Amino acid sequence: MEMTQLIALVKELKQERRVTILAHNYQEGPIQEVADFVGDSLKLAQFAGTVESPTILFCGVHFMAETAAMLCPNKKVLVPDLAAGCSLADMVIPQQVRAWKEKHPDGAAVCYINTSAAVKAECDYCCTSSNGEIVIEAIPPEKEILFVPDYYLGSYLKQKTGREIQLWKGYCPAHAVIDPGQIEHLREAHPDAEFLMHPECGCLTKQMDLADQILSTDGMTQYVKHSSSKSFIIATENGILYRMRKENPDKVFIPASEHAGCHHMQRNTLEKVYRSLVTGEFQVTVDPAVAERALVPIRRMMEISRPAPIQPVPIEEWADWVLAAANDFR
Ligand code: CIZ
Repeated sequence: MEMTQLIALVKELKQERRVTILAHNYQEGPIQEVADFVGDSLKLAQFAGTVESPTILFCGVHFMAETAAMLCPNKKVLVPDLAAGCSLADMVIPQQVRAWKEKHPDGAAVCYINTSAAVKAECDYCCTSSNGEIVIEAIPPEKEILFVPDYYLGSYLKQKTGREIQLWKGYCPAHAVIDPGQIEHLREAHPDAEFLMHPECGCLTKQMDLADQILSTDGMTQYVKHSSSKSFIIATENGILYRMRKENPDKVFIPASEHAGCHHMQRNTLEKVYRSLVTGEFQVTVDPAVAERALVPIRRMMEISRPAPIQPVPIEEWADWVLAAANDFR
């Protein structure tokens, strides 16, 4: 079947079965085409809370569907592929958070949204890359902060807020493959392009001081709309390029690496979306006792989050700490 036919079929079926399709910014183009809403994990979680249909088909990765299931206990939350997990989220387990907190009994544990519900249940606050700074700033200043699992986002927040933050050494493999040498080459080849980097990027070397903005995916999609630049080098998972190109047909988007693809996000395909609509599989549920505890940091984050994302930060402001963080990580 042609892709356009499958897109039409999925759109028809989701109406008929009363299913709302949510898609993360990193999902492939055909999935974004059938989605009722495309966004980052925070906006998707906020949107999930407003959905009226009895079923949500969540096209992203497992922790995102868990968040939607916890926020919408009366809805059925489906995913196209149960194996679409998150390598970064898998880098910390609840027992490790508990043990870390025991060593820092007065600390506040902050988890990136890229964590399982079971890890969230051990934490005091949750954050995304678009609201990390305001979440950290909302924590009483005397509190030491334990941040899991992304080392690079944690380093960024440490520099931005000046807070005492202990960092877990997790990382996102899709962002880790972005090679600073390639970025240097791309910057030379496209001198007018702005270079936008996600704070999960692991290529924290001196080349990164060539970057212009450090932004979450939501920040990036907004920034490119309003910038007067006509071309951009994008350092994050490449699925986002589809949305950027669609929303800004007069602008050029160059991936910082052709290899920056998340194999978990890529497990979801339009064929699997269709299959889920037909079969009603695969449902994601969270143990109610875990959900009750995990919702505490999630709700705190949602209360703290302003609707507007954090402002882009010029790279000059944090180039020095980036180098220090890179050395520390090695
Ligand atoms: O919060 C999200 O959706 C992720 C994983 C990244 C981002 O910057 O949006």
